[in-house]
Amino acid sequence: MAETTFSNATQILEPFRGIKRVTIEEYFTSGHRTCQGCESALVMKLMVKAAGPRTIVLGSTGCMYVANTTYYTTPWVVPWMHTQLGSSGSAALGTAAGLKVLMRKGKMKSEPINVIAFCGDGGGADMGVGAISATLTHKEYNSLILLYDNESYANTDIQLSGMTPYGANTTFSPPGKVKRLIHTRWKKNMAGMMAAGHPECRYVATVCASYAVDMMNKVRRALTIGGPTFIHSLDPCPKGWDYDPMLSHELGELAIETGLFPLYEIEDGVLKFYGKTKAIVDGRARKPVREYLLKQGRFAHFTEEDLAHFQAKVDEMWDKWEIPGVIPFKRLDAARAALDVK
Ligand SMILES: Cc1ncc(C[n+]2csc(CCOP(=O)(O)OP(=O)(O)O)c2C)c(N)n1
Ligand code: SF4
Ligand SMILES: [Mg+2]
Repeated sequence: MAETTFSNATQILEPFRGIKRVTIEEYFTSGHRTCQGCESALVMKLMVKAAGPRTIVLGSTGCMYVANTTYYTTPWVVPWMHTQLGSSGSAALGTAAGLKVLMRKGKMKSEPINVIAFCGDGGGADMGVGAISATLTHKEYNSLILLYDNESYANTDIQLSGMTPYGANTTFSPPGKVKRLIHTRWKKNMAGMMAAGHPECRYVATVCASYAVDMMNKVRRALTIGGPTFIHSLDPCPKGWDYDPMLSHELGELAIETGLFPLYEIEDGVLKFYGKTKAIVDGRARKPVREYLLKQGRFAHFTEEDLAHFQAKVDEMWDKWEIPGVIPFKRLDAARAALDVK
């Protein structure tokens, strides 16, 4: 009885209305050893800044574990725990459940504590997708799973993941003389998949740290709304994507402006596009995807034909998908729909 009626209260984290309203306190500070220009480190900093001090962070193996916990140093100011590579979902659920039980038994002060588990694309979108999916079915436990997507298994030297873009050069897909493109699969659609398949999950969003306030506000919304929530962050990675570290912010912007990575949130089944993605949905022209691809060494081997194929796939997301850039079911044209009705 007590178990089911026990409070599921969350912290009420109002959105920051503009950059000047963002709090100055930091909970991810100096002491990490990520590469210069690492966008994922910025994501950690913004994520926990948005969440505030009463937060527990759990992190899967990967760059954001290894580079952030060099022996005897850590940038984390809030309680932090490492979890196994494929276990962000289990860690989030277990921690949320553990806190709830300790509070119910009076062993801890009863208060809403944010639980955030982060994972990389390898740990989250490949290895740990089952555990994340399971967690998103447990509406009685509040947690946020944030997938930081640097599009490779970066920590172990840039191996291909299910989130690596079409044609990219990785240590598992080096372009060769006989075969120019080793990796010819289109990347997974994690946010769309999580949103479409988890009716108990009230909030799914996509973010990019190039749009910091938008990103922090989505973290705050995810934590406030409660239950299990999911955010997918696209993170430029100078080492894996092979570009000058000063371009991280610009590449994040280009991913949005080319339409490759749409910014949106789905709250209680209602979809809202954000920022430049919303402008694109409202008719603004997308930048050519070559502007994004050709700034990165991992696509340096691309021919005009490869660029055209990539562009065509992005065009398809916008012109043919049922919901542009979100859900990849092809729209039925009017004639086909009419036939089906008969
Ligand atoms: C079960 C298991 N297999 C392999 C590894 C080795 N490993 C450590 S980090 C890592 C890469 C993880 O990639 P991702 O989740 O994308 O995070 P990133 O390193 O890119 O930040 C791998 C393969 C491991 N720690 N555990
Ligand atoms: S390899 Fe990429 S994700 Fe890892 S620390 Fe370096 S820039 Fe960051
Ligand atoms: Mg990765």
